[in-house]
Amino acid sequence: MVKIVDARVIVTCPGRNFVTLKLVTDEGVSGVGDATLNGRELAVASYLSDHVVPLLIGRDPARIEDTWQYLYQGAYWRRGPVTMSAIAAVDTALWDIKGKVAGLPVYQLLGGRCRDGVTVYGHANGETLDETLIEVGRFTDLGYRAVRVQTGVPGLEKAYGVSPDKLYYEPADATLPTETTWSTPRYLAHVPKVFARVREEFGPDVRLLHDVHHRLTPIEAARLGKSLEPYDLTWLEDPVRAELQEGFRLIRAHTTTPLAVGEVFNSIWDCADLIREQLIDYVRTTVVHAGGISHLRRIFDLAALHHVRSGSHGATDLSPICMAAALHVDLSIPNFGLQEYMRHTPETDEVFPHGYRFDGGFLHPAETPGLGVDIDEEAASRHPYRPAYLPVARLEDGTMHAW
Ligand code: EZ4
Ligand code: CO
Repeated sequence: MVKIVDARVIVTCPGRNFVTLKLVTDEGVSGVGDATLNGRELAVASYLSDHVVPLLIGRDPARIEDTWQYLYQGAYWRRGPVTMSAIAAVDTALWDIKGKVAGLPVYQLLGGRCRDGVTVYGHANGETLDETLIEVGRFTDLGYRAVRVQTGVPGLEKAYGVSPDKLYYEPADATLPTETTWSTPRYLAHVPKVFARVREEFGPDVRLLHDVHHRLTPIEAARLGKSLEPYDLTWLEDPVRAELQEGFRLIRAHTTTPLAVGEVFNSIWDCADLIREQLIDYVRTTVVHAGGISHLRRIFDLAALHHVRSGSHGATDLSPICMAAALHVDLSIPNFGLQEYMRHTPETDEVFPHGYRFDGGFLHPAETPGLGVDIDEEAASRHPYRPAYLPVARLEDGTMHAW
């Protein structure tokens, strides 16, 4: 029997923090998995080094599902972002190894291609309306067919999703959380005007998306969805916090703007009701935060039965390993919707050499065996961990609010 003989947890900060698991077999085959949980990275690194690595040494790398069940059921303490990101890293690395052993790209092991390429969307953002329009144009010029539009709100100093680093937007920007201010009335009054102008300038073909980042109540979200209907959004993302999911019934009753949810979900149980009741249109769970390729497939298969498509999160805090893994899943499922794609910096790309490529609005995974991505451990060691937090938000009177 082939055995796992080495399991390394690599923490590196080529501009932002990433946690990576690398597994090596006694035949010298290696596999990689992303375990990055933005702002809480070291908790997952410890979960892996202290509690998972000792269980992996000596195991058969071919038993992907059995290892998943061993770690999930064996922990007794189920679910949660830390546990599920750790399990995801193991699962992803084992799929990488299986692909390399089989001599096939992972999407072939998942059933083969369902499409020619993976349609991706980029993030356009601007402080002002004029700057936002320029940024949308930058993405359409690069060939993107879908663009997420975030914009500054008059009267608020820092809006979610607006940053001076246009192509490489990075929210975890400080060693202590940056304080930002939020006003729902100012936001609701402004956003429809922005989308009116974007549609006017760019016409009906480009797909437009917008991320509310969990900031509204259901009735406020319903109003926003209604006011955006004329501008034909592909989706309105995270309109409300998704802990209390009954709220989606109220939103649904009022608007035909499609809804996308799930970047903070970590298991099928977080989205099963939303999917079965057809309360959402896109589920945004990812390889890294939702238990790896194996569990993500399970979520997307359930979604396929209920007219829900995939829309995996793909921000810069998900490493190129996660992106590569996502592309293999995206290519092989019948109900793919759209894949988020924020570009990584050249420093990050150097640490994670990869074969996926962007072409005319599509991403294509590498055709090499496995995931087609690796970690350059020497390059990684040149970028030590740096504490970094996501921002927080308060209302204008100082009350804490969802960031
Ligand atoms: O704020 O990934 O849709 N994308 C997002 C992201 C999240 C970050 C948090 O780590 O909402 O930009
Ligand atoms: Co989001």
